[in-house]
Amino acid sequence: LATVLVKGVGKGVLGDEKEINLDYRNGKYYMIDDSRNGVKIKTYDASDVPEIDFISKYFLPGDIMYDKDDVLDEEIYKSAVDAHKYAGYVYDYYKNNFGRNSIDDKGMDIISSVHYGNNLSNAFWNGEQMVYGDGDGKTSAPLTGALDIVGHEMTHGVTAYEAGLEYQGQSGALNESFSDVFGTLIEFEYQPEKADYLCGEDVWTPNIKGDALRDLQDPGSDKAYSKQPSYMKDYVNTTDDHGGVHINSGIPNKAAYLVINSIGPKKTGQIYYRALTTYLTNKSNFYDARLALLQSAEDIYGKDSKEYRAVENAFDSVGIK
Ligand code: ASN
Ligand code: ZN
Ligand code: CA
Repeated sequence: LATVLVKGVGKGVLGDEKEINLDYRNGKYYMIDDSRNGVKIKTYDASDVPEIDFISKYFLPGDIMYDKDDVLDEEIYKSAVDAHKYAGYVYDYYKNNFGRNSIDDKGMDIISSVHYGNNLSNAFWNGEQMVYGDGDGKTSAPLTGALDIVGHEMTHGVTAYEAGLEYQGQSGALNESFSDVFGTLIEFEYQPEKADYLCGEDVWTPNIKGDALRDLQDPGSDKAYSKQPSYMKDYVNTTDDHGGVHINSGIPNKAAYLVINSIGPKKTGQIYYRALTTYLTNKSNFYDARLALLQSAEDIYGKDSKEYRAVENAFDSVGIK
């Protein structure tokens, strides 16, 4: 059966129009983007998938989304259009900057399921694919509307195939931090006119301006829903949330902010990617991350470089030394 790559248009969560790649087959336009040398980006509807836990592996991905024409402007398509478009940006970011071919670097297809759960203001990587809630319209809009969130979730996949940072304690907080950092770097690359150090600002509390889920620049900020420590002396010892992975990520996040602010997003991406793929392992802690990033900076820019010193100063500042 013939399948043809076609361009369609869609409307995203924020009402913005964008071009998307679709697969035309037998009178239907499927949300399959087969424009990246064999890596298919596929977007599914998880409306009928039971919300069992954060995994739901037996039931996901749900049903592949399609339309009868190439204009995807109805309400149900909004979160799908952004999941589809932004998954492409994230693929392109990793490919163009690091030569990485998809989440596993072996060309795996990229699967996203939208409309998961009931008014769920959350998103996740379930070990195989991305899963996105619609939000309740008050706490958040559908989560795919934020490129930094899509980048965050896909980066969990990259991390799983690379360093493998165990989702517990300091390695778990690093896992979270790398997701926030690359989510932000991807935002700088594809939305430079509105890029910032906030996470999830585009969808978080649609009725409140200027706030967000987290803030890399000032992790304890009033703007951030999740108040996080910025310094090692404020590290939170807890058994909640796998040892506070979404709290203590504030400390390496603050360090990453300082690095980006000093040498820019491009060089920061090179250093962080090399650390994630070459030096960090499943049990790495914050101090190991300092060493891994310093070694990466040295490998790429040299030991007496300003890039090396930027990493050193950043980790000194937050007390990881
Ligand atoms: N949104 C969360 C995250 O990606 C979901 C989770 O706790 N894994 O970190
Ligand atoms: Zn995460
Ligand atoms: Ca942001």
